[in-house]
Amino acid sequence: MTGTRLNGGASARPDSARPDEGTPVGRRIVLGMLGLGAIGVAVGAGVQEKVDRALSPINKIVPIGGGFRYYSVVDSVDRRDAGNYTLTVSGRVRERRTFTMADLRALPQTRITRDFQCVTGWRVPKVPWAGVALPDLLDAVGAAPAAAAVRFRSFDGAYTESLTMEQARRRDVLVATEMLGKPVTHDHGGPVRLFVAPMYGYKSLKWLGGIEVVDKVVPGYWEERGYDVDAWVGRSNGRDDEPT
Ligand SMILES: Nc1nc2c(c(=O)[nH]1)N[C@H]1C(S)=C(S)[C@@H](COP(=O)(O)O)O[C@H]1N2
Ligand SMILES: [Mo]
Repeated sequence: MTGTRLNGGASARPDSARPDEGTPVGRRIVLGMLGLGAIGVAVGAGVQEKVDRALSPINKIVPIGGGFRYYSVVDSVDRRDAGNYTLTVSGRVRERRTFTMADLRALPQTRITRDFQCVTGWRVPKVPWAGVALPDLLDAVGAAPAAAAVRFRSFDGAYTESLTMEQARRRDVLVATEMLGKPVTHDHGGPVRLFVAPMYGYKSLKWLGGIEVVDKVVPGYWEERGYDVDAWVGRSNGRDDEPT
């Protein structure tokens, strides 16, 4: 089963991919938490909508994960930890390199505190992040200045993202090893995830497994399903209103 099927697949377009339809919510996660995944799929959208409606007041009272919702487009992701994690940076680079956690910690560390905003409307204010600013990592491998884009792959086997080289050179784009004052947990995409501060949450790819310096932007998982590739908060086809 794929996220495509659960989230409307081919019909998803910018105007139809609104929070009430095909959305980066990972409906299966909500259903999975209730242990209703299989039932929801079997009996169709009617029940899923009822479940969602039933859930939303609970979400308002007891924020899941301290304000965050945990999202994944796949059912499960193999755990990697600080001991066995590696990140390969390849493509148009002077030196292809595989970084261990210790290698990442040896690079200059950057800390930023920013709101985290999902395109579906929920927002977590003032989240502290730490890790390696993407431009510092690109410098460490000698990324070709003329290359147009940077592509990210998740070790979940399904999710990808891209940034233009200009976006990737921003100092508020982090290869994050810490979130909320501690190592990034597995459910939040640890041990290493992306944090793209100026853009909606779907750009902040979880379970970062590979980075490739490439010649053009390749639309990512949710972008194939209708969301803007340039996902600036408040300036793309998402919404930036209050959480629902
Ligand atoms: N690999 C992967 N990365 C992902 C997602 C996902 O489903 N899989 N969801 C995205 C979306 S839509 C959001 S809002 C954030 C959610 O991060 P969280 O699960 O830590 O709250 O992760 C983003 N990165
Ligand atoms: Mo999201």
